[in-house]
Amino acid sequence: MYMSNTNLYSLFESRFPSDRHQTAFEGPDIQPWSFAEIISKSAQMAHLMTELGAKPGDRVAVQVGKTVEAVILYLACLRAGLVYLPLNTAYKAAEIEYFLRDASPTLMVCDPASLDEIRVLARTAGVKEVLTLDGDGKGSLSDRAEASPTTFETYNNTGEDLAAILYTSGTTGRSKGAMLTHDNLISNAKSLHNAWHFEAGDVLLHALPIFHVHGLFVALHCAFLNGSKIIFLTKFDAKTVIEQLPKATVFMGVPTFYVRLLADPAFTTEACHNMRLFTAGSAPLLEETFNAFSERTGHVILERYGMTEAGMITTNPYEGLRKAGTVGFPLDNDVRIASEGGEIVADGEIGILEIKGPNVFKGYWKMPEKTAAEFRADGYFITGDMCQKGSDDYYRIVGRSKDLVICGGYNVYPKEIESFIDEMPGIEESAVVGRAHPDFGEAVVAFVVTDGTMPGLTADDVILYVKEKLANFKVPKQVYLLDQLPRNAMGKVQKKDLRERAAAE
Ligand code: MLC
Ligand code: AMP
Repeated sequence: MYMSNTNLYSLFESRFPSDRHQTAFEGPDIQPWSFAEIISKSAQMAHLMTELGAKPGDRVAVQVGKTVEAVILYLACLRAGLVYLPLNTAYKAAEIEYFLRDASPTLMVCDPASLDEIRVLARTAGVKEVLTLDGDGKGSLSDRAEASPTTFETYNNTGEDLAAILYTSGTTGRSKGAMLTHDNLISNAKSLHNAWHFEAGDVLLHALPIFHVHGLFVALHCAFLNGSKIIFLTKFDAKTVIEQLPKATVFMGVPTFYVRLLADPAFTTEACHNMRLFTAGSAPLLEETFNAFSERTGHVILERYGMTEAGMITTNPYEGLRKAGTVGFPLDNDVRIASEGGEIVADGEIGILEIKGPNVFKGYWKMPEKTAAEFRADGYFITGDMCQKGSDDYYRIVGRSKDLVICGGYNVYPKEIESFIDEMPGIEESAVVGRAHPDFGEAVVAFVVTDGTMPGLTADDVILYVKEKLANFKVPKQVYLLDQLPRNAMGKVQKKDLRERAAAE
């Protein structure tokens, strides 16, 4: 059979072990799956979605728990040429409504528990059909796919065709759909597989959520390209990770995972004896975590840096020194460090990292102006991350020019929370900043000025208001009521003062 490597799924299938009965997925909470089952089940789901009227290029929005069936749904979308649109399970109705209206998907798959609510949103957004998939992999998607043929001719797309749209919040408060092509994902997967020396016999221990770049692309793609078995955990839990580690060789995590593993005395050199590689990213790994990890386990965490729009951009070396506080060297993309105005800064100076390469996305969905504003005329994408290249040639992410807080690996854009709080009755205005947090790295904190129309309004009222409508990780861990926000002579809110104040509290 002809295999087109411009379809990401075809590339994966070409790398699956020739003995298709080998195990692809296993785990303490799931039944084992063979590669043969992954291939046939993804064929069935691809047939079902096609029969329901989804055509190549159509979007499939997915908000479901972490199951192997959800991974298969992703593969089925690739096979049918559909554009996979994963959504964080923490998102609430108001957030989902925006994504559905913006992306106008043909199909949506959700948890049966939210079916009634999603149906209403889907109808107004013109979604043709809503299917369900629960935390055990059951639901109308699985049931209906059962009746479909177990073989499917994978769509022969071009590498420029979209494989996925991942929404990332913006500094203006409106989420933007980053359009990722098959070629974007293929090039980055190959770069990582190569850079991290994946080898025969590797087993990936997977504990990340599968609706973001890290768990969905970085982790799964490396394992698929290697034809590796995946020990699939439905969520991160330090105890379960420690129990499963002896069967694995590779583990990927956000810094919070490593902080939590180190907090457990059962996390020892012995528990890690079979391991080859630990990688970290999505947020800065503190030097103290990096050092404590090597002292405890004898392993040196490999920190890498990336983002939704480009996948992985830099990585510490597999062979050679992995340095704390650095993100290593560029992968297969060109990078440069420039001022806000676009002038390349001198070596050693801090500037904003700009990147260009096959991994860089095609643009923001239906937002040509925003896309244009974030690219230079010569095609470099402006990451918004402040970066410095040391005299040792290692790259260091030293801050962000974008107003962004990263909590436990999830991005929170203050503007979105501020706009939401500002609409609360009794609120005049608000300002949201990040504060150091021992578990999540950073925590969201809000400063709020009331307008006097709701006497007795408390900080807890504000927290409850946000909790009701926005994803839980966006809810401020603390709210302070102020008489006024600190402003400079130009009237601009002084977030630096607020950050200092939050840190001192
Ligand atoms: C949970 N909570 C958080 C939070 N996660 N608060 C802030 N930030 C977070 N990340 C809060 C909940 O609101 C809740 O509060 C309480 O913690 C318990 O919720 P939980 O769901 O039980 O938490 P837990 O399962 O412990 O989740 C923590 C976590 C999870 C670290 C395991 O957040 C996680 O899996 N993070 C990984 C994120 C990730 O994959 N990022 C990659 C993005 S890709 P309350 O008050 O309601 O009780 C990317 C590109 C790149 O960035 O470079 O990789
Ligand atoms: P996201 O939009 O969720 O893909 O988040 C991407 C952002 O996470 C980047 O722009 C960085 O700000 C941050 N990030 C990812 N990896 C690292 C890292 N290793 N160190 C510091 N920041 C990181």
